[in-house]
Amino acid sequence: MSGIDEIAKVDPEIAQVIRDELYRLRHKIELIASENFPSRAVLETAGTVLTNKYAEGYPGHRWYGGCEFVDVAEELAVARAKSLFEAEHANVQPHAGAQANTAVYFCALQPGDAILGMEKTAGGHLTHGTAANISGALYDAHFYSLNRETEMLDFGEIAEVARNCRPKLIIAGGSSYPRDIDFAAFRAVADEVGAMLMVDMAHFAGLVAGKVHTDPVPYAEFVTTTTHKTLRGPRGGMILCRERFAQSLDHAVFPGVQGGPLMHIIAAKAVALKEASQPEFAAYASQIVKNSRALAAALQERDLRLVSGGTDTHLLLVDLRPLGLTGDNVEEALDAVKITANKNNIPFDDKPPAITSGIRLGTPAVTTRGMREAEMVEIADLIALVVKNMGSQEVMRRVRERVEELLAGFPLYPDL
Ligand code: DSN
Repeated sequence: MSGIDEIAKVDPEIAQVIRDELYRLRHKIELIASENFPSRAVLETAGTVLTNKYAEGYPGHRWYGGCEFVDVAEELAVARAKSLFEAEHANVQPHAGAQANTAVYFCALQPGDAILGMEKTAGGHLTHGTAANISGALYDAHFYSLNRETEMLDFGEIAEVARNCRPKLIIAGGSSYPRDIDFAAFRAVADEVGAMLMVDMAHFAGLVAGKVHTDPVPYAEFVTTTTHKTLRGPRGGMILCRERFAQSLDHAVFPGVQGGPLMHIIAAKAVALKEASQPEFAAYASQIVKNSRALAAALQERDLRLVSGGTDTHLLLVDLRPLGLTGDNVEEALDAVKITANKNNIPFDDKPPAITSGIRLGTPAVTTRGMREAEMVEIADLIALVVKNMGSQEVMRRVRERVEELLAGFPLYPDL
């Protein structure tokens, strides 16, 4: 009997939710840049008895008995994280990227200290100083943006903002910046103003592991990440830092911002980190970027404008203004033809986050399904047809058929 059948005996409604979600994943093209499909080994590990265990503290120093086996899981995850990213210290307990970032702030800052992050509409993240987030409520948040012409990071401007606000911590990285990041340049700015540097590599951690993105670890005191995006692990967070912060960082995670760690997820992180250290993963990361570049080129050939003129990473951002469209409408239209993406602000956007002038596309999940450059050209063609024929039922019907044909060649979790 399958796991879902077991669930159905107790709770048929939730079993149906799981079946419906699996059907949705199999029958739609997943282009949300922050999502992926972890391996069966990762999924199975996340669904084990390890979820039962309380293990507040760290391996060898727990507040509960019976931790001898979960200790092994956490030690493996930490050792693999350190080895994969050549980091001096790793903490694998953060439940998500937000908790990882918050723990670094709690470790490195005092309330009221100045921080400097990327503006959200430029591609920064909610947890990098937004007023609605604890990072904006507790700290004196300042922001850098992008160069208006190139729509890329401008280190002249970043240095100027840093000289004015004298941050204690500079934050690099974000959630919709499609270009590689010059971490040496960020380090130089941080050194000039006496700041520490935190890199949030949540989006591109898998690309760093696969050595197709500049590695932030040599340049930053702290590197935070999620484990479920390009890294293709379970949903969760992780922090790498210099040895001199190891003790205070661990204390900031627990008891600072979290209680009991999720031991089933930590074990699944260990499995994912082992997978990410294999040569096949480097090939996968490289294919993500090749696919992203192929998708970008094919969209541009079909006259769609991309923010910054392209991509170096797993994601790209389409500017919908030349088409007179908004992100919310395009997200809906793509969903209707079984393509899942998300509306996203673009740099200097005049539309609110619930509407937006952009759509963000990413290739980690379709690359996991085995798609390559030829399929990216087909997907670009389908997207272009939708955005140029908004409201045409006939076009939508034809695109839906082509989506089904495409997906039929790339089965997902066939034995689930
Ligand atoms: N929500 C994630 C994303 O979609 O980029 C970031 O936290």
